Amino acid sequence: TGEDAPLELTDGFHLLIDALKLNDINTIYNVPGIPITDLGRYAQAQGMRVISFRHEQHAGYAASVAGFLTKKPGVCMTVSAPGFMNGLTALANATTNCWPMILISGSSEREIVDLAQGDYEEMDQLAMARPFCKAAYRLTYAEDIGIAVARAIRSAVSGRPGGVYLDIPGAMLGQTMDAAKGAQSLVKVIDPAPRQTPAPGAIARAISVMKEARRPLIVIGKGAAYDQSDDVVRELVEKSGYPFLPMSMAKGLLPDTHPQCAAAARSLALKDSDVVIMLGARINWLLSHGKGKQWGEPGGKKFIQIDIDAEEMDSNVEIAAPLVGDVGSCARALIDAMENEGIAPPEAWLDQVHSKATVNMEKMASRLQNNSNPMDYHSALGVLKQVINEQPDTILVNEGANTLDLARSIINVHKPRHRIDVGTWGVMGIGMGAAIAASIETGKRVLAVEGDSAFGFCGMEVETICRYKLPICVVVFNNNGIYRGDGENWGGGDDPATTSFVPDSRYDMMMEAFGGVGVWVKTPDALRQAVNAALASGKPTLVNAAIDPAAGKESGNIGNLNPQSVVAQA
Ligand code: OXT
Ligand code: ADP
Ligand code: MG
Repeated sequence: TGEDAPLELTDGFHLLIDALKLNDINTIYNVPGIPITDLGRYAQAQGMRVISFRHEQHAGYAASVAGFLTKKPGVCMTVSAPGFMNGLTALANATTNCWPMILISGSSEREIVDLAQGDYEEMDQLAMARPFCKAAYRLTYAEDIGIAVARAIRSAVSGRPGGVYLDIPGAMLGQTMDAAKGAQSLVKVIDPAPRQTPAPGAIARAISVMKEARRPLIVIGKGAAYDQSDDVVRELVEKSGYPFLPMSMAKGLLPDTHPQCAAAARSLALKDSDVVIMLGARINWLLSHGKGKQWGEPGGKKFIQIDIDAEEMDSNVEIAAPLVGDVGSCARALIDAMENEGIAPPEAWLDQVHSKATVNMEKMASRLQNNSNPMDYHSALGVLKQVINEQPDTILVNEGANTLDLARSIINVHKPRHRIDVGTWGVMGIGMGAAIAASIETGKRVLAVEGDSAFGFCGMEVETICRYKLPICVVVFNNNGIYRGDGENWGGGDDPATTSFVPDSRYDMMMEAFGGVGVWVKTPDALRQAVNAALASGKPTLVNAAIDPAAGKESGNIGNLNPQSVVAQA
């Protein structure tokens, strides 16, 4: 009737934004276009941080890294079919790395897609997404937004974290509903990732394995870094006195300079240990599946494994004492149960690990000093090691092959979650997305150390870095190619080798093209100066560091994974 107050309306756009904000999700990594352009604009208008990328893959990598750093799902938003597929690689990568992420993609009209009538960017995205994520949901009605977002958040962060897909048909965004009812329909997710404590019997079993240990080892993985129970992990390591081996993204959870760190005695620690506690690390390819020469005598090991996912147990080898739960709760329960159990630090074994590490470190140190021109990996990384030692608050992003493997062992990390790299899949192209997310989520300086090939997968995002004026220093290790820059064309023709790039490419000029600082350096001193200036000024900077094309190895440290032809004669 005419006496009624006019109905206040809300719509799908605003309900989606309100639902995210209600759950403390305040950042969206996206690439705009039909049908989500206005969604991004409204989100920005409603006070969300909306970071627009040049390609969805990098927006997706950024969202996944945001998930790793914050324990909240990082949100990536894309358009339909092609944009959605560009984001899918990142969604799959998030799931593979066990990082929480939500990919929100606009989609075309259901009734046209389902009858395959050729809609604009037609694709059955929901079905496509399913194999690449933990859960996939589609929203048909605006009134379901609250529940859908809640389900997406809980799926992404509970249990083993991973990627979630949320399908947003364009038409749904425009649906209206009464604003008050809309507000009531939103859901605040309570305790999205409940702590999980292991049963006392499981702890007692682990303690009895620890009591037998003569040469114990703790392997710390990025699941432990993700858990953010940094103090409890440190307490477990220090109370037990066991040496620890950090997987690459767990570096810094305890500083690499810690006296119990076995990183520089990796082979010895894996081969000669008798009891290994896995702390949020899978026994996958990165650990030779727990088998083979690297692990010493067959059957000579007992594993205690702490993991949030029960199905991870026995995936590759028998686990003598599975502890299913979150790292913090399991480690806490172990520490408490260790009291009065006579678990003493294994002094002789610790000494053995420590002396081997010292020898390896001394060998390494001598290689870091040379002032060769062109630089090799060691001389360039020696400089970056020093920079991070002096400015340990800087977040290190790292990808490439030699650039990755050598930086991992040379550059010490001093703080938890201050190293982000290629992860479980060894993906090239995570660098710029990871650097942008690290900067946005933490406000810290970021140093991205990139192979020239790795950088090529994501280089256009330097424009994004310049646009948002992020304090990111990208160092491109320019050795003119993939692995080594002096590859030959095995056919002997005029085409360049398959692994070669244009020599002496001016990546520095790419950064200058967008108003950032570009520097071309050929010596360790010039590299030091350029990186220090970048970190001091906070200006987007790309340092193009010339590296001897002959310095690297095929596939870095993992050349053994290349299949060999026994018949081909090149
Ligand atoms: O104990 P021992 O004696 O064994 O010694 C060990 C340590 O104890 C010691 N160490 C130390 N010594 C002294 N001091 C210190 N501080 C210290 N720390 C350690 O050093 C050794 C080695 O230690 P480490 O490194 O810990 O141990 P190791 O044996 O290497 O560990 C094994 C692994 C498996 C855990 C480790 O190697 C690892 O984590 N590896 C990850 C490898 C990885 O993921 N690589 C990336 C993929 S490679 C390839 O696939 C590439 N592609 C193909 C491609 C990809 N990936 N993605 C996409 C989307 N498309 C295509 C491409 C295109 S790489 C690539 C580009 C490469 O070219 P770039 O130009 O980018 O890079 P450059 O090579 O630089 O040219
Ligand atoms: P890395 O590559 O560092 O060895 P992985 O990614 O292989 O580490 O392993 C991480 C493991 O951590 C996964 O098996 C995952 O289920 C587990 N995980 C993730 N979050 C937690 C958590 N909060 N508590 C315990 N385990 C976790
Ligand atoms: Mg290279």
